[in-house]
Amino acid sequence: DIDQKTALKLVKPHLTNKRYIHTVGVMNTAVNLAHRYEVNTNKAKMAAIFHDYAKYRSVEEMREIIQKNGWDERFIQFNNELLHAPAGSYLVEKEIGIKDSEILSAIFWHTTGKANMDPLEKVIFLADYIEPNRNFPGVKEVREQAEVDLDRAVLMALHNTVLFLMSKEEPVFPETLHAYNDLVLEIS
Ligand code: DGI
Ligand code: FE
Ligand code: FE
Ligand code: FE
Repeated sequence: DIDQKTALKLVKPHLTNKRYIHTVGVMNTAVNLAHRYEVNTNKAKMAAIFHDYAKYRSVEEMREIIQKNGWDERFIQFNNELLHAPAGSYLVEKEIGIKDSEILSAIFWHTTGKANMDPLEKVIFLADYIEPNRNFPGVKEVREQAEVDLDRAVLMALHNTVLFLMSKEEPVFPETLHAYNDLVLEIS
């Protein structure tokens, strides 16, 4: 197992300074959420530290990774912003040696979300959205909800993201809509 200090040293050269600060914010937020919602804190920490590992890889490299793994080709069709999540899960396993399937899945789905997310996946998805350096409209309300109800907070983040994409007439990845529907049906 990798300790926090080693993990941060391993990820740092792959990120810009701003992205590294974001990553530390996601780490601290994910650990807090993990404590609150009874998720393995070490898994939350590792998934958070490496969640944006592939953020600065070339689109070409990330597309190839998705194709050679036989993953959903729609990741390639929708928005290049989506590629670093699945590509990151692959590269973190290959280059860092993390084998834990729950950590890798939390990285894989951290951008789009998906239906039936497990608690670790929800914690990473939400921590990425609410970490202290984020200033999206509405993030304060999501932060408040995150202190009391994990599912409702994830739903609010999905809701805001879908509205944001639609306001720019951008496509919404099907799994993002599935995640939204899944939580709406579960909560009501
Ligand atoms: O990598 P980060 O900037 O920390 O955050 P992220 O991995 O959550 O990427 C978020 C970006 O992805 C955000 O600007 C919205 C964009 N995006 C584009 N299409 C979709 C999408 N996000 C979701 N959830 N679903 C989409 O279809
Ligand atoms: Fe990301
Ligand atoms: Fe996100
Ligand atoms: Fe991120």
